[in-house]
Amino acid sequence: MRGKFITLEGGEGAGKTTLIEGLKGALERDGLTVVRTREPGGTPNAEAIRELLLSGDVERWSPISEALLFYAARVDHVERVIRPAIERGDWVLCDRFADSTRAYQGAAGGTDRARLDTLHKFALDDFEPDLTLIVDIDPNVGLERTWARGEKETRFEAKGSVFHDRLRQAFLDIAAAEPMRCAVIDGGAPAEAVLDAALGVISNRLGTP
Ligand code: Z5A
Repeated sequence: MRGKFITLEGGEGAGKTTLIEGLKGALERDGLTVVRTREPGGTPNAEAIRELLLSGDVERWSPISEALLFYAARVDHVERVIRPAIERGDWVLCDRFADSTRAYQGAAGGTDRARLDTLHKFALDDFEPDLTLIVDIDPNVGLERTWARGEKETRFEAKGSVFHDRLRQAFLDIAAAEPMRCAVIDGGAPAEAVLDAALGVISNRLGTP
């Protein structure tokens, strides 16, 4: 039986990585084989592209160059990891996917959505997640969480507050436009409540064996 493909999306520090860890444990306890992965990344080639995308000056790449690099990494990731796992019957949990390109390079970065849709179709045809959890958070709270870790800021974290406000709205707009695929989760709640909410959505939308 075909597995399921679930993506987690949202702004910086929303809690996607924390949530994925909790989901993986819970779904494995239900007897599923779970593949946890991330974008950009998930294969050696895509991790090499990740390094190009996240480091360097804020203006290093234009949004359209970024989109092309994200899709080069994404095709490698889908072909080598995501699609084979789903075909084996595994469930794939992926930290970010195509909605991040639509939000970061598209709505917040200024690249026309129609061009991104053409790029998606060219690269992956109609391949989309079975379910997308959009973890919503006030960008100020999310960025404070990431700064508290004391790690070096990425090119995307360094973009200004107007960019991060647009980004939040972009993810909410994607959820409103595709309610069958997407669900919004309150990332400002305590981590256990975020996990419970996400498991509730997964059970309602996809069921578990
Ligand atoms: N990008 C793009 O532009 N276009 C694309 O197509 C794709 C990506 C695929 C990837 O960076 C960057 O690439 C990303 C967008 C861009 N922008 N940036 N930067 P990344 O993968 O390194 O960054 P991220 O996805 O934003 O991850 P993050 O900053 O680590 O955030 P997170 O995974 O959502 O959060 P977290 O690590 O789970 O939690 C952050 C901190 O908050 C941590 O200390 C937790 O312990 C804490 N936390 C988590 N949940 C809670 C709750 N519920 N309450 C309190 N504290 C919490």
